[in-house]
Amino acid sequence: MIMSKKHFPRTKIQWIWDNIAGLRGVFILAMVGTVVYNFLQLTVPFFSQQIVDRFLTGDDAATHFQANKKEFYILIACMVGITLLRALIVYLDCMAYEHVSQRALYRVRNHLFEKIEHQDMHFYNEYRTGDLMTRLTGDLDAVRHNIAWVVRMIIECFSLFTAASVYFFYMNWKMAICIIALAPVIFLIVFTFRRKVAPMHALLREKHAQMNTAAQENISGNRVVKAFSREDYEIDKFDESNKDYAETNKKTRLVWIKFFPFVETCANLLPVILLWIGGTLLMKDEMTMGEYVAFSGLMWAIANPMRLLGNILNEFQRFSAAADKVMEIYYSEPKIVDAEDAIDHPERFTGKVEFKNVSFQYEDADLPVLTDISFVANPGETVAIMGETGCGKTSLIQLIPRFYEPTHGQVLVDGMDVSKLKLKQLRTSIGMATQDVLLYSDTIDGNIAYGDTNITKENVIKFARYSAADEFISKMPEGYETIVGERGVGLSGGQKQRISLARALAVRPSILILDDTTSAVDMETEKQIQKSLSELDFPCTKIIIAQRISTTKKADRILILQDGKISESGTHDELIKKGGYYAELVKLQTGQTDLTAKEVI
Ligand code: DGT
Ligand code: MG
Repeated sequence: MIMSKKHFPRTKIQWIWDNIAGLRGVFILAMVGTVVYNFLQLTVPFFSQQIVDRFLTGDDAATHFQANKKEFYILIACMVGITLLRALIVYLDCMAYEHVSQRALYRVRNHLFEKIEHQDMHFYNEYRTGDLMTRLTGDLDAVRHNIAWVVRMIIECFSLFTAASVYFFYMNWKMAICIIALAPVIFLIVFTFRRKVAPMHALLREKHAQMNTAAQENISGNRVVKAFSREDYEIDKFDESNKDYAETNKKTRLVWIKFFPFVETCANLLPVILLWIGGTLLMKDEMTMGEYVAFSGLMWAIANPMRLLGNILNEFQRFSAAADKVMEIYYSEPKIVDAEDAIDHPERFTGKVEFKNVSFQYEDADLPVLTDISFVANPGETVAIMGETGCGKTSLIQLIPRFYEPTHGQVLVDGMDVSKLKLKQLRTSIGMATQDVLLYSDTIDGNIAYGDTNITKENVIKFARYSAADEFISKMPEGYETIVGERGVGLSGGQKQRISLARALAVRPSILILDDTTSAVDMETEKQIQKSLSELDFPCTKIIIAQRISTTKKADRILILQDGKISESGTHDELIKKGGYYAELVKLQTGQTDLTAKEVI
């Protein structure tokens, strides 16, 4: 599922190319524009050279100026005109890069989000929220920056350097060789720098993700921090990762600072070479004053790329480390997907659920959680699952919507292996209220209607009544329009459970799965819910995990899970007669020791 960076199907450049589809022409035009405006820069020294040689130096400069005033002004006008044209091209060029990079950013971000949304449970177990958020924000911005800035700078440096070199050779090859001779030295310095800085950027990116994860976990787990009064401890912990990040940032910068003096010395040597060699050539009359001025005026076109190269490589390494992280998600594929020969089942399922010798083990675990589980829940039946905490109840029900796949055996819905059903059709037939209730920051109405946005207001209220939630919702100042905070802040545990039950019912599922959904609800309310569940106005098979006998008593079948195996199975009465775990549970919960009495609860 999660690919190592060596196995990406496309290189980073190809990947960017793929993601600027539709704007490739604009991107190429922008790159051509960069070459053009950099070449245009060289025309200014060319005109300066003409003006100096023809009008400002030489014995007949004054007379030449008087006789050819018009030509002088034309040269000046050309210089101004080209400068204005250059400014216009630079403006349009930057706009084009920005446009292309923003579009690519938008496209990749949407694609990443889509990928993340469609991932299976293994993915969510592996990646932490803070790390994923870093990929969606900081890492993606480094990719955008590469398209908008790094590419432009690389082209700018190379075109400037090439154009200036060509022009230097055209003017005076001896002088040109002396200047260009420094280039290999610079390249050597910069490429050694690249080797040293690349791992630093990978590390820096990790530290950034760690810091974000620390912040994100703290913000969402803020209540626990408060409950244990651990603010100072958490602040210190965050300070550690912040310091770590800042230190790594500094170290990365320092790598360049070590190299910078060498590059700077080389760049500063250029004017010295010009003075020395250029002066000698001038004196020997092998160079005109105009050429000297042109060399001097263009020296930056050689020096700047030298200086910038380190910066560009630095940014490129940042991009490279970030792109690896982004591409890892971009090309990741969930393991649990529709089979190629998936059965199309658009009709409503009757809701028969069958486990056939199912064993299951988490990928990262050493021991199986479930062993040889077999049972049937016929359409409309209620099957209760009980067992001590950690015995595998949640793991078992997660196999029905195919959140995980059994290691052995089969899970069947309506007689069809769930792995052969279309995921969407299977999952939309299941209403699930999970053990860890998560509500969205939305209205209560919006939360109940989450699985079926076309549901009418009357039906929302009806399902809230089924879940015994209507009463407390109606008492709220804004009723169903009350906005609940992130994860349902502002509601009690039992209230959240009831809204989550209403949400599961609102899709009118063929199979309803409740994982400890009424654990935080008082006995009286629970009774009310039990009654509603037995009177639903649509056919539905119920699989209910619960700890209380009162919840499971009326089930058609009660399964007792012990050490990942079904140790007891039967109705309430049958299991009491059996005198095993269930009978003990009844004794414990009712306080009765004589279970032959008629009413035990
Ligand atoms: P509960 O909710 O406390 O009553 O416990 P159950 O019965 O729902 O237990 P369950 O299915 O959540 O966990 C069974 C065992 O599997 C337990 O030892 C923890 C382990 N387990 C649960 N989820 C994962 C997971 O995502 N990865 C791994 N490696 N182990 C897990
Ligand atoms: Mg559980």
